[in-house]
Amino acid sequence: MPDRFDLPVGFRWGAATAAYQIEGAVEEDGRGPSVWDTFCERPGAVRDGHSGTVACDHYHRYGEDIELMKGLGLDGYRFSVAWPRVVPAGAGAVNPAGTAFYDRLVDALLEAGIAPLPTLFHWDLPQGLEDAGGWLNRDTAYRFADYAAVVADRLGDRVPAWITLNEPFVHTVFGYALGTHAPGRTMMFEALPAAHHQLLGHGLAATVLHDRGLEVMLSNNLTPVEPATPSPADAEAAAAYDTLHNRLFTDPVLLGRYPDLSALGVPEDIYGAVRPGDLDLIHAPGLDGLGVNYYNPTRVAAPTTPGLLPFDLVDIPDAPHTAFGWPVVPEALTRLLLHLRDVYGPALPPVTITENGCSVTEPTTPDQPRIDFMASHLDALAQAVAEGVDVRGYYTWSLLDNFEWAQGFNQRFGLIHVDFATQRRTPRASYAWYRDLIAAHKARHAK
Ligand code: IFM
Repeated sequence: MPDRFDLPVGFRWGAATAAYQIEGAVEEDGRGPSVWDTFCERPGAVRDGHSGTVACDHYHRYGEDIELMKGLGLDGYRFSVAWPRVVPAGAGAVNPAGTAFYDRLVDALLEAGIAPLPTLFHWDLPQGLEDAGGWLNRDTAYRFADYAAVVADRLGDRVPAWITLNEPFVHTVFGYALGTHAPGRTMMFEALPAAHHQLLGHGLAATVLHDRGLEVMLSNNLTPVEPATPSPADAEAAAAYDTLHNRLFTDPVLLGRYPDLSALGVPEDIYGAVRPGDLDLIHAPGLDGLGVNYYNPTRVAAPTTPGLLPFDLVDIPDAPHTAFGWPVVPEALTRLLLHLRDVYGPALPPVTITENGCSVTEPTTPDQPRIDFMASHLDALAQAVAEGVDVRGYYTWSLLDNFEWAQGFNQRFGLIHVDFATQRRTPRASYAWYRDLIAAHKARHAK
């Protein structure tokens, strides 16, 4: 395959997953319950009543999965550590069988020549902490830092770089504002203290990791926001949505301040959650890299029903759509990366694309939509790099078909097909395509 993506030497090729989406084994070896175990039991919460109880059974099959990663020639593998596996109640006693699993996983990855990139929190909060208020309770941020210390002390000798949180926007909005994800609360804007406490947890955990000489990233799901028309009302609505989705989660970490939240009708202290000194705790540790999860841009119009939300989200009908119904607009990734550079300037650390991919309707032979999706997004990424954005790596979402949250197993994002009845893994054409792409990139730089 020709190496058409002009990406720098040392650019890291990876694939990503998350614990609850692949591990299964939810009741094994002392793992405690998480909010997702509870949510999946709620009638109607997850499509077809699916749950992550078995998922891809990766807990038992990680060896086979690492062989498949090796076959791809991956430089890095992004996975998440299940907090309830390591600290079953969320606070207090550590489960030695839980830390031992991640020990084995890390050792097997290193043995295969693949750099582990763990995320500490990918939405599976221990149920015990949820019972005490979850991320609405400030104390959860401190318990997160304690858990970060446990994991870092165990794995930090072999794992130099860490991601604290995955997509605090999605967790806050779907989990606490709209209730379509665990823990299923419907608080609308009053959910935002959960965002602040996650960011506080990030800052406290970042200090823990830095104190141990480890690098820290934070992965956000970022979306370029575009007004539906050039009208001032649509522009205002787009700015409000950009504040909620992007800037609320990036400004405090990179700039040490929250954006103006007045367009959302949210008080400056986020309903009393922001205490003096918090923004320093969030910002001062600094970030060694920003993880960008990119799927699609968002088109926004002025609200048709005044008084509810300050924006309406509208479709992008001129774009093709994935099986999930998400618009496919690769050039918006270039725009997003250039925008980050322009808005944050020297405050922007090196970027890694920590997720990008699409779900494709079965049957996926010959899997062309996924290949086209990846190729066009890598072109868009290479364009941003050519224009000067420092992007260090690309982790495709996802290595395997897996439990896609409220959609259950109905959205297939994997380079590898998983038959959930037999657990048989079958690499798709996109797997071979990505393998050849990685090999071509390495061959070019070896010359
Ligand atoms: O599956 C999710 C992942 O857990 C977080 N980012 C988006 C993916 C696709 O929806």
